[in-house]
Amino acid sequence: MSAPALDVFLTPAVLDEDALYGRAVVVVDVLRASTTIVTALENGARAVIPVADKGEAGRLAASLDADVSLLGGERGGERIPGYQAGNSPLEYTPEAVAGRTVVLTTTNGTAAMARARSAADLAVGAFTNADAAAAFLRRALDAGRPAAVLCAGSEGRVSLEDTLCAGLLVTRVVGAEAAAGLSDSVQIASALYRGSESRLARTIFGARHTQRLIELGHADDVAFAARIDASDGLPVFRDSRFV
Ligand code: 3SL
Repeated sequence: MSAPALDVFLTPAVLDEDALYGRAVVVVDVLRASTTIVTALENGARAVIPVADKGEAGRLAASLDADVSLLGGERGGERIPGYQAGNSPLEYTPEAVAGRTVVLTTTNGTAAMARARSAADLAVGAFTNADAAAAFLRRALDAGRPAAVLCAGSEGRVSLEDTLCAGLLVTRVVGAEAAAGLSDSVQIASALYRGSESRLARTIFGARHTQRLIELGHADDVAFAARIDASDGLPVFRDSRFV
């Protein structure tokens, strides 16, 4: 069976080697890496370099001019000791990031981005830039190129918030009826989103990762990340960085 023109990968764990090859891909890690990247670029960061490994992130940041770089990231949801910022989008204010290159390493989000390097075109999607991310996917399909949403999930498992966001994107791109003719993962995401649309914030607040972030004192990040179409920015991957 040939690969569907539009697909959803609910976690990077299901990717085989060439699953994303030649596709336009939107990576989604709503809580919080993709929301943070959208926010940092919207607030004037020159670029965001996603790095999976924290040692590599530290070395890369050290090789950049300290005046124009910012090292950010988390492990276990907490800022990595010695880093200038964590992974809260609210930390990436214009004052903190304007004109700077952010080196960002996170548990699942930047790891998923690293897994997506074989994509023909790569962008970052979140609830906050859903319209721009959906337009990116639609442009690829209109040009006859396959497209996909890759959910970062959580440590190899499916996450509710990323699946909801994937569902929003695919439903906007092809509509509910056409989604029903695509892969099971497109249908799962689309049905989940449509079934939750009227109480989306409540559903996101029920997610396991949300609960963890609330315990860590980051409830504001969840509310910030749940704002659909708050930004029209679209981080795209060029020369090893999102711009
Ligand atoms: O796993 C990730 O990439 C993070 O976005 C998780 S956290 O929200 O910062 O805990």
